[in-house]
Amino acid sequence: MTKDTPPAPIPTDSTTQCGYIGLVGLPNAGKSTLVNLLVGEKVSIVSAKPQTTRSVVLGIAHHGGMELVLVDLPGFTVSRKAEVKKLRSAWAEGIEQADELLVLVDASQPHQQSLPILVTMVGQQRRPITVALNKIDLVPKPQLLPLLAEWQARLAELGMADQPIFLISAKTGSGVPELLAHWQRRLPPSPWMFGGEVVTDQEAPTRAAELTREAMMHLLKDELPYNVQVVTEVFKPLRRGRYRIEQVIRVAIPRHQAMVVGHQGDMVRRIGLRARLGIQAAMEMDCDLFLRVLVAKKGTQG
Ligand SMILES: Nc1nc2c(ncn2[C@@H]2O[C@H](COP(=O)(O)OP(=O)(O)OP(=O)(O)O)[C@@H](O)[C@H]2O)c(=O)[nH]1
Ligand SMILES: [Mg+2]
Repeated sequence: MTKDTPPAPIPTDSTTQCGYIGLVGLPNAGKSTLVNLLVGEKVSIVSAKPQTTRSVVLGIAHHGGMELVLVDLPGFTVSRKAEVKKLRSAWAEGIEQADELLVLVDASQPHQQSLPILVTMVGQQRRPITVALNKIDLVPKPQLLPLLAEWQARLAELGMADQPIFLISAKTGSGVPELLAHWQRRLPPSPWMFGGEVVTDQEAPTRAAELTREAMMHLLKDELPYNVQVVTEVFKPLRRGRYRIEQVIRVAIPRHQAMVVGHQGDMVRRIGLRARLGIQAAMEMDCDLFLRVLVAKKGTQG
């Protein structure tokens, strides 16, 4: 929440439901897009590049009397590279929080190599599982039936033949009401954990830093150094609800600094403009945004 509104009362009668749903899938499956759609606000950044989500983000969605605490996880990866070590620990931490799991599959790329490993991992979690085939807006209808049959067989192998499989598009919203109705049938009565006004667990400065990272991912595309970090150092209210935000973009080596700054500062200006508009839209606030690009000292980057 960015506004100083008092929290709405949390209903506690038996008509309410609440559940922590962990979103698991390969990188780029559309997990964060679905979280944002269900929450109705952008709480988790999205990009066309894989491994956009780096740490666990909670998106809190309310539909009728139901509160869904959506645990948005980094995409599952089997890579042993040092840089994805943190992603793997975030993944495990997020899974731990979830009462049940939603396995999200990119139906437009249904045969990625690490998918069977993901399915095995998910099967070991001993939690209720729902499967949703996403991005159906990109897939011709005749191709969906065999895919559905393939997933039914996979679930049967895990002893979960009775679990439903949903066909959805997190982009258009198609199939999403059916998914919500499924959770409505399934989640136990429970008081809500958050108020009706809360949309994420992230503090506003963290959210703003993420939105700057999203702008960088968009503008730098494949040139974006993997281990770039954005930190909000100042997040100060000014007059009339306006904020002053100062952020540091930390890169590992001078070559990356030059890339992010661009010719005569052209790139960092574009990043700043896009990030400011992104922050204003997602967080519903006006802001002045100041960016600095620094080369991190050895050992200060995680
Ligand atoms: N056409 C279409 N594109 C989608 C859909 N869902 C997501 N996308 C796009 O897929 C890309 C990846 O989406 P993300 O939500 O960032 O995917 P993610 O699973 O969170 O990815 P990681 O955080 O990297 O694991 C973005 O370009 C989205 O716009 C969908 O239903 N249809
Ligand atoms: Mg994501």
